[in-house]
Amino acid sequence: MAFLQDAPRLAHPYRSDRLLSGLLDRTLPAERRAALDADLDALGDYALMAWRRANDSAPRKPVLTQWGPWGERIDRIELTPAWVDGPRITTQYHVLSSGHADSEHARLEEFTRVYLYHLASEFYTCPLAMTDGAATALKASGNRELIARALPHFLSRDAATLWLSGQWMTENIGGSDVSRSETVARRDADGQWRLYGRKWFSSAVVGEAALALARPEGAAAGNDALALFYVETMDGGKRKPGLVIDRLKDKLGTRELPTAEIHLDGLPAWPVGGLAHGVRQIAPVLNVTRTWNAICAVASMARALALARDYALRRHAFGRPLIEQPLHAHTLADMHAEAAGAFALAFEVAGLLGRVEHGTAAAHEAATLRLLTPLAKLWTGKLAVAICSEALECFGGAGYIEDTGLPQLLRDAQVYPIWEGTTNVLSLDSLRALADGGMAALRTSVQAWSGGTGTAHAAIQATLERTQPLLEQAGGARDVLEAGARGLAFTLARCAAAALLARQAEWSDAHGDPGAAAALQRFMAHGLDRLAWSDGDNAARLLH
Ligand code: MFK
Repeated sequence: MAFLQDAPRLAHPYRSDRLLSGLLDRTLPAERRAALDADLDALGDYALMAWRRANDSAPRKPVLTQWGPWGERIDRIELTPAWVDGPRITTQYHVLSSGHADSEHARLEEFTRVYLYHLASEFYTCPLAMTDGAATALKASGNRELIARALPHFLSRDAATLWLSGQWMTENIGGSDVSRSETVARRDADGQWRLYGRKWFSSAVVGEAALALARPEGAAAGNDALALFYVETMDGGKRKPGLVIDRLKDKLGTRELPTAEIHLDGLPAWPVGGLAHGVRQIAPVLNVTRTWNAICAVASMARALALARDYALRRHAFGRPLIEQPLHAHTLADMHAEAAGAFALAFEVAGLLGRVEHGTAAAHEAATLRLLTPLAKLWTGKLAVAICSEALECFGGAGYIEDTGLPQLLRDAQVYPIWEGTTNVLSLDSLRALADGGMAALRTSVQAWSGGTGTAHAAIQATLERTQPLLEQAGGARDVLEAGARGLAFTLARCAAAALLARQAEWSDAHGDPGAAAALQRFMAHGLDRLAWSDGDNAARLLH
């Protein structure tokens, strides 16, 4: 009988996840923990079904049909099966609505659902993230009319009434620099605002609404003069003629997600707040979607690790299973320790968001949240790519073969560092937060998490001290500070993650799980300091 390699099997994503159960057991009151269980179990079942379905069928992409048979413009998009399931799964298991429940635990409970649903959803979580961000930004705006109109749909628990919202910011000219946006808002004869322009990346084009940045006609240049508008895209069952889908993007990954280039040709729009300071008003969207990005990145890491670990039990080489090969086991353990740190940081952001929104956070925690949001997003994004890449290598040649389903993990992970601001844009955003009391707040938080004693605590404190000389550049050499911002961001993210791992390790030890302490020990051994040498003259000599 010819040899046949056993394929990796996916364990139940909820019931087999020790990091997740450790977090929930530590943080949630018993009755909330119990109430959450059924939804998480069902989302884990759905994830298992989706994994099997994806492996049993050829990959599919959404298809855009722009013209009808008799020449009419229709812009119809045919979606993949997971996207067709999206509204039902989202509403049945309260994936989005739970985040807006009246509890300080709401965000944590929401993001555990997101974590389990994400890969099974085939990135339907992307428009969900933006819808969550839109709901949050509308609440912050205090615009009662729009809140009353849109929130019942955005947070619906009924698939028939759920609306998705896009976030239309990026343009060809500006990219990350949205201050250069060319979309114009013009008032028609009836006083109705209408938008005209071209948006270059629209990831929720199938949605029913969007928040869009546009420059009111005649307003000055720059980002202060941009305004934030709310739009609706559908007229009954038909897309409004003011929204034209130019094409779907052909992407490296997230291929099930219909990302489009669109034209706005007089689409009716309503200002969310005043007719300026749109970037400030859209910032709540950015911070919420960056949190989704971090949680989804750790979900990809968890999937890659679960498969790589299972395979290491099934695959024999050089006389024993891979898991018993010392170097392979060491490699897997290194990946696990890093992923545990990323998990701890991403979910701390989720928990903090809930507490800050419900007014139960301590004074320093709002500033900690503002800083940790870009740090978690940028660090988990990069780490997801590294871990998915390493995980593919754990399968040898099979990891490079499309119909194993493994390469998709890496292709999809590459989106995390890019979406919602690149690593460098997010590093610069963390400088905004540091300039606004972020460092003092982080120090207070880290002290509380690590318990203020022990070897981890001492190493974290020493590393934080080493960031001071760079931070003190803030008053003078801004270029030096910016050039070092990425190294600084990674260092602060690692310090925060180490302190959070220390907190979890103490709890887990007392509850009979030695895994968290092992993760802390290994994470610390990888070092915390990623401060980079930032000699601008050297860079100029190399690059010119
Ligand atoms: C499944 C995973 C889920 C994820 C789904 C994602 C879907 C993906 C689709 C996309 O990727 S959408 C596009 C992503 N694009 C970006 O994220 C934009 C990247 N660029 C930035 O983030 C820039 O930093 C930004 C445009 C926000 C600002 O650049 P500027 O022009 O230098 O702004 P400035 O003057 O520093 O800030 C303007 C105001 O906003 C300031 O407030 P004030 O007016 O009160 O002074 C800032 O403090 C405030 N601000 C900026 N970022 C903020 C913020 N406030 C709070 N939080 C922030 N993050």
